[in-house]
Amino acid sequence: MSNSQTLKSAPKTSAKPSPEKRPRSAVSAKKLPKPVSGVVVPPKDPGHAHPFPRTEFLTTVARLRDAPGDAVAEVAFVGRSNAGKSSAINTLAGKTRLAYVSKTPGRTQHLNYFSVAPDRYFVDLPGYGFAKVPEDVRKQWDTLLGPYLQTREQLKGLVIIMDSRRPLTEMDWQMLEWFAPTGREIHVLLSKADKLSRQEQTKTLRAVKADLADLGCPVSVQLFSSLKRTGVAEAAAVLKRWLGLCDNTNVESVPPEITEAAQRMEEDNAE
Ligand SMILES: Nc1nc2c(ncn2[C@@H]2O[C@H](COP(=O)(O)OP(=O)(O)OP(=O)(O)O)[C@@H](O)[C@H]2O)c(=O)[nH]1
Ligand SMILES: [Mg+2]
Repeated sequence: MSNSQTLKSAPKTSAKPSPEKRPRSAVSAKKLPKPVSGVVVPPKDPGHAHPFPRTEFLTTVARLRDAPGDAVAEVAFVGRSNAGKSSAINTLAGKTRLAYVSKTPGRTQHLNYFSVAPDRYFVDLPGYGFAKVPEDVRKQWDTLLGPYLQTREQLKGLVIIMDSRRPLTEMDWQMLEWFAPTGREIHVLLSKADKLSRQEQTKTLRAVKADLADLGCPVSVQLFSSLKRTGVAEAAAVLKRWLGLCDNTNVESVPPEITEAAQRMEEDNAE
């Protein structure tokens, strides 16, 4: 695929050019700011701990060369504006104000990096679908998003968030077809599943899976709700695999003395 073709078929990603609350300037990888923690939300069900509790906001990147140089693996979150990308990141981290959640579509304008573990990142990308002017879209794709998704070696997989009430929009298809040739995995979160009845959820999940069966790249699909915290463990299993982290979602809720006791037991058994 030539570069111009690539960009022609790139999704009409853009963001409303209203001011963001998050810092806007790109920050050099050498001078990364101290990560900022969000507000920790205690899990409702203690057995259902937040899978990425150490997540912290790291930096906002406006130029690809400013992306963290130490990254070993990262996962990007993309989707239509207002689909629930930032909410999903907050939910996975168990924090309320980590990724900026907005009622105004298109507020996330650059690449927002979140550190989830040493040298492992979540990247919140601008939402597509709210372009003010086509030129803005082109510029954003030419300089940042297109190159990021195509060339960032540390990017292990792409999470595409779709509102479960309106999945697979034209722009979702453009994104899927544009990213599939990279050969990297895609995981679709059908967000705001709480807005659907149980029956509608099952029907939507089945239909989207069937539609994506012929995409020709590894793609998985699941229901997700940040409001009800459904689908968190399923999403975490995929993301941890991509990031090379062991899937031990409940590790944070295990008191240290129990972990130490288990460790001692293991050592005893090894002797
Ligand atoms: N009912 C319900 N609402 C949700 C859910 N997730 C997000 N929302 C709402 O949807 C709106 C958009 O959520 P965001 O997380 O800001 O969406 P986004 O995709 O990051 O939006 P942009 O950054 O503007 O592209 C907010 O009003 C959220 O409260 C969910 O699981 N259920
Ligand atoms: Mg957002």
